[in-house]
Amino acid sequence: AATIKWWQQAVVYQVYPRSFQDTNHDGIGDLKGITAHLDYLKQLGIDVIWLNPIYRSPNDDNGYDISDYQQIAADFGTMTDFDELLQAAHDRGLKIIMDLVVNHTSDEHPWFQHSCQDRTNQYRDFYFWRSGNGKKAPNNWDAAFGGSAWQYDEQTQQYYLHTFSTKQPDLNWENPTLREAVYTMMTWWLNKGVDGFRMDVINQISKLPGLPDGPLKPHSQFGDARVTNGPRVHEFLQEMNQRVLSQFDIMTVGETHGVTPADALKYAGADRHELDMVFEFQHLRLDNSQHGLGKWSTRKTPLVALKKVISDWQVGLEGRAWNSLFWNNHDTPRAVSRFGDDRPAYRVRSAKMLATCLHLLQGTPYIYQGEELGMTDAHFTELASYRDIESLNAYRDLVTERQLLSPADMMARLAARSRDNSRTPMQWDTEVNAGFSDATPWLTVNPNYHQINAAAALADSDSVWYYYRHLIQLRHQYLLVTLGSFKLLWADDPQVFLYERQWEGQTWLVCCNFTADTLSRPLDQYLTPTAKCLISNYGEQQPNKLRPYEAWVYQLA
Ligand code: ISL
Ligand code: CA
Repeated sequence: AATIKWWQQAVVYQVYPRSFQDTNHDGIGDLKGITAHLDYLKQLGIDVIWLNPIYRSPNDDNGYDISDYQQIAADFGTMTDFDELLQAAHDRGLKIIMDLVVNHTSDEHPWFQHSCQDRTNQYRDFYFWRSGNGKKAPNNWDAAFGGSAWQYDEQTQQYYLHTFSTKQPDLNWENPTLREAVYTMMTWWLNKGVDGFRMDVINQISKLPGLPDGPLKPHSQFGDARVTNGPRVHEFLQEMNQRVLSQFDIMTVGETHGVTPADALKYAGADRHELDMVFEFQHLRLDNSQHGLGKWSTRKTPLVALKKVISDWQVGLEGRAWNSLFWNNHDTPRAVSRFGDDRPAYRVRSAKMLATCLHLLQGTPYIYQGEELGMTDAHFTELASYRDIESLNAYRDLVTERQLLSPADMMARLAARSRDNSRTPMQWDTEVNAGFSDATPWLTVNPNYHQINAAAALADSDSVWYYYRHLIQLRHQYLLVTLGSFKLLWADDPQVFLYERQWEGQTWLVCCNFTADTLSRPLDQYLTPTAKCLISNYGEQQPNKLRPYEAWVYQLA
């Protein structure tokens, strides 16, 4: 019999606590709000909850700037609330994994505050402090949220490195004392009973020695930061695994942007003793700007390229390493708006189609809160609606300061790609603010909550929600979904995603129409009269025809 790890057959549900459920009338979601909805998640059938950061934080980047790793942010509640949440989850057979953000801390973390005191402070070397060249920063690296990756500090007259915002100084993993401190903190959480970690930008923890300049970016005075997949990253992860991870029965997933399948074999290879799986973005980068504006683009993802990337990952990792499967998270637009069609006539159908396509692949699927309802992008029309530091900084940089884009152009790009698109509050019912909060929410609720909400979904057996539940059941029931091999068919078809899974003599065929057109395709060659439909978003298929956003899975005889 095949040996299988529990996290290979699991489905993860991502909770963005700030936007899930407010219980104390401050417009901010909290831990008690998550506990209150555990039965909802259990009913959906998921196995694991991933919580975005809930630690103490000045909140410059919605909690990804941590000032105390072992305290709960006051916005979210108390450690007692957390212990209750963990217990209540475990009582229901649900696991909880925590966000681990150890590439950087907040500038308000005591380590950083100490390190600012003087050049010889014992915490100085926990961070990257460097002298500049006259008035120039130590190198040309850019920060992910705009500007230079170096910030000058008057007190000690040196610069510190921050690859994200100025309030997120990078930790120096070359320092063994820092690594020890991180391992101790991780062990503390695992002893508490948490079931693993999602590791934020974990492939950035080893920087290129000497911190050399990167190649200049188009439209920019800055160069690419040389921070991913550095020379010591695997050594650090193996040390972390040996010292901490291997001591517990947990799941670990590394957020690793900019990795290839070959890199993933190193991070998440079965024989590597590093991480259980990677979480990578190649399939989410295919609609980036072709004019050097990175993610700020309104292009659509070309299906042929998408299929190739997905196929390369499926084939490249099979039997050797493990990947995550996702269409969206708290940093991206909503799946149905980006890859499907969020117009009322097609929203439900295309949300189910996308779910079919993703959940039948090999890997561990992640459902981002609200995806199971087919929630859509925010479609904000005013800059004042946005809260995200990345979006606000990009507007200031591209429109206000450098005048590269007109306000209207940038607003269209934000509407297409801002991280706030997926961060609007969870839509529970038709009460005020979608039942999320009776106070003004920190981020505006999408007005479409009158149609799109959990109560309506649960009352409609044909909803996106029940379709997700069915897909999760298929994964739990059939080993083929977890372990079967993958084969892409019709690689050049620009409208249809067709693939096959095989396991122990059985073959399943997965077919997805990614367009609003009715298509004819020679499907008869596969679908003999004895083929059995396992799930579909229209009912029985019609011979050699695909209706708008039609999706189905057949078990071939
Ligand atoms: O959000 C992105 C682009 O819009 C990504 O490039 C993102 O910066 C990258 O995937 C790292 O994301 C993670 O770390 C960030 C944090 O802001 C994100 O929310 C988090 O998912 C810094 O901690
Ligand atoms: Ca609250």
